[in-house]
Amino acid sequence: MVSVCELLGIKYPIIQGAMAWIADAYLASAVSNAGGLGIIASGNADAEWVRSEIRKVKEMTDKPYGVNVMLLNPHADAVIDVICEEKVPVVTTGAGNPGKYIAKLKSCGIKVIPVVASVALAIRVERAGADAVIAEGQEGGGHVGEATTMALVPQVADAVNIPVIAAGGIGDGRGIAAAYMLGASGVQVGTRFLVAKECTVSRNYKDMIIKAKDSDTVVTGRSTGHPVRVLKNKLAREILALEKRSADPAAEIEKLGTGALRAAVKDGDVVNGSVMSGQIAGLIKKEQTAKEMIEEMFKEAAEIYEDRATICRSGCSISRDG
Ligand code: TUI
Repeated sequence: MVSVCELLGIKYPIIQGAMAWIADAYLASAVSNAGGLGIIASGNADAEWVRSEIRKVKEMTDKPYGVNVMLLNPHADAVIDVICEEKVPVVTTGAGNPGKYIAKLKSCGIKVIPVVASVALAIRVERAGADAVIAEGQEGGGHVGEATTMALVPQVADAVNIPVIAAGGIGDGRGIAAAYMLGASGVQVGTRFLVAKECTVSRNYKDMIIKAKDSDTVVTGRSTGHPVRVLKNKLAREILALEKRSADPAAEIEKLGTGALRAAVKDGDVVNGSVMSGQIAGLIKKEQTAKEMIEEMFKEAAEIYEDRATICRSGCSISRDG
């Protein structure tokens, strides 16, 4: 099977998570220049915003990059047209089944890597021509499925013959090493890149990630069919309370949620805004450049391989030092 680095023309098999309103040309080009695959998150944006970010990335890097299409975006059809016109090298998709777009993207020479949250969707997108899949567990931030990364990745790896990229809960070299052990051949990392020096998210958002503990995220919106992992704050508590007391909370949640991600990302309102984050936020303690993060993570992963291989070969009865 082709490696993720060969498939994408990158140095490290790491894809930057597509964080709506956050992952713009600045973050994407920083990750690509550092040897990973930077991603512009199109979220709910319109096609012309996406074109303008693509053109900025082209100015800021000569390395491969990608655009994520969030399939709930009402502008998704037009975004796909722009991606083809601009000859974007790689597309990732999220929050749905991208089946109807795969043939068109492939005909434009674009590599297609859908995010999947189930084995069934992984098989379907492989049949439709996907080049790889990102198997994302519910530890991730933003829109999530049900399965955990630990359970999902090996099952997807057994079910398909294309590379599997693990996502959800990965924030350091230990996570990368673990993903490899589960059958992945690359990783997607979102939450850690939120605090990259090149990430333009508000100061308050970054500080909330850096201060977060393991138990600080919660999933809101399960009752509406659009579950979203966020850091606990006033908005999250209001949505959870609403879901408990109302039989049909969807309309009210929609009202509360409108503009909430933008408010947290751009205006720094981390009280009434939506602070999407993965569970791994508790591990993230400092700002670094994207390059420092990537190099540190892969160095750690390589060291763990050496160390843990000895433990595995020796068996449980022999201690690590023995
Ligand atoms: O897409 C994401 N995460 C996102 S998108 C986003 S923007 C947004 N803003 C407000 C409300 C809702 C979204 C924020 N975070 N991650 C990729 C992902 N996709 N995770 C899980 C899935 C997924 C889930 C179910 C993919 C496919 C799926 O099944 C669809 C089907 O038809 O089988």
